[in-house]
Parts: sequence; C-alpha cells; structure tokens
Amino acid sequence: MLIVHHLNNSRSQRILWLLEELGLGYEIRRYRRSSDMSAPKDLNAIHPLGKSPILEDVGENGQRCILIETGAICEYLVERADGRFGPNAAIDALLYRQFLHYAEGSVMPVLFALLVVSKIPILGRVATKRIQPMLDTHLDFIEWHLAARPWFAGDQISAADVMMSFPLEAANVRGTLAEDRPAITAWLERIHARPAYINALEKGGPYAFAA
Ligand SMILES: N[C@@H](CCC(=O)N[C@@H](CS)C(=O)NCC(=O)O)C(=O)O
Repeated sequence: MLIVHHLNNSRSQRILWLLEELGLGYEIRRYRRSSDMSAPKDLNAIHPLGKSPILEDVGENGQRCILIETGAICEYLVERADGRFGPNAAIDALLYRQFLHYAEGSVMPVLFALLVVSKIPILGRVATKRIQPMLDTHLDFIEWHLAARPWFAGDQISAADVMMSFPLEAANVRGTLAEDRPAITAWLERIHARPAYINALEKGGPYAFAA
C-alpha cells in the first residue's frame, strides 16, 4: 500500500498528480503548514528531515519502506507502473533524466533564494536584483526548450513534466514568468487541463500554485 505524507501548498502535490496519472492506488496523510510555512513536527515521526513529500510503501508482509525526495519518489512510482511516464520510444531518455533532476537541483534553489531574500527589508531588495537574473536565465532556457517540443522529454508527457510543474507554477504565481514566455504558459495550461491533475488537486486540498 502506498501512503503519501502530503503537506498543503507544497512540492508533494506532484506526487499526487503522478499517482493519478499512473492510476496507482494510494492513501494520503495530510499535514498543514504553520503560519511561518514550516511543516508540523508530526512529519518528523515519519522521517527525521520532516519535509514533504514522503512516500511510505507498506508491503503485504507489513514491511515498511520510506522514501524522500520528489525526484526519487517519481522514479520509484514509474518503476511500480511498469515504466509508464518513464522513457519510451516517444521520450528522449537523456532529456527525461536531465529534467527529472534539473527541477529540484537547479531551479528550486534559485526560487527558494528569491523567496528568502524577498522577506528581508532593504537589503533583500539588493539581493533580489542579483538573484532575479539567475531565475530569468533558467526561464529563458526552459522557454527555448519548450518552444521546440510539447513536453519536456519529447512528444509525450512524462515524469519529467511532473517534476518541472512545481518550479514553473511557483515562478508563475510569484509573477516572475512575464507574458513573453508563451511556450511555458501554454505548457502550464496543458498540464492544468489534464483530468489526473484536476483529480490530484481535489484530493490534495489547498494548493495555491495552480493559477
Ligand atoms: N528536494 C526536496 C525538498 C523537500 C522540501 O523542502 N519540502 C518542503 C515542501 S515544498 C517542506 O516540507 N517544507 C516544510 C519545512 O521545511 O518545514 C524534495 O523535492 O522532496
């Protein structure tokens, strides 16, 4: 049995979306962020880092496996679904691997840095001016990439698109996408229209990034 330890308004929404796309059965344990956006301490009882998503897989013999990191969880679920949403003839395996890691490895750290400095008065404005161009470089690269293909790894949607959803949704709601990135905007519209995405939103509860 698959259990998703899910924090509202967070990266773990991607895991719910992927599970819905793959049609795998799962349960959700919900956790609510506090006013400073931190996760409740109950999550530390599941994993010492206390961050979401956490996937718990309980085997028929009661054996319990705990997995963290959205990208690793996506790969695990793709394997569980016999490779669906993973590389195939319509998916470039190298692009798939690259974007599966790029989302959390390169884009999210810049977005997180922007979020942190935006909360610092005066000096934060100076820091934002230094960091915003770093994000713009990523967004320009992504725009160029998506202008040439409908999905991140080729002609078919894959777990690479699932991984890229959170950083691009976060950039979008913070107003950092700007109108001159039509390929990214069209990609966001495509993912938001998918029935599995909509089902995941209904199941996951509050998620402020699907605008
Ligand atoms: N790279 C990790 C990041 C995990 C992470 O930072 N999760 C955030 C949710 S967006 C969290 O749990 N934040 C609450 C906290 O740090 O207290 C992943 O992709 O799973």
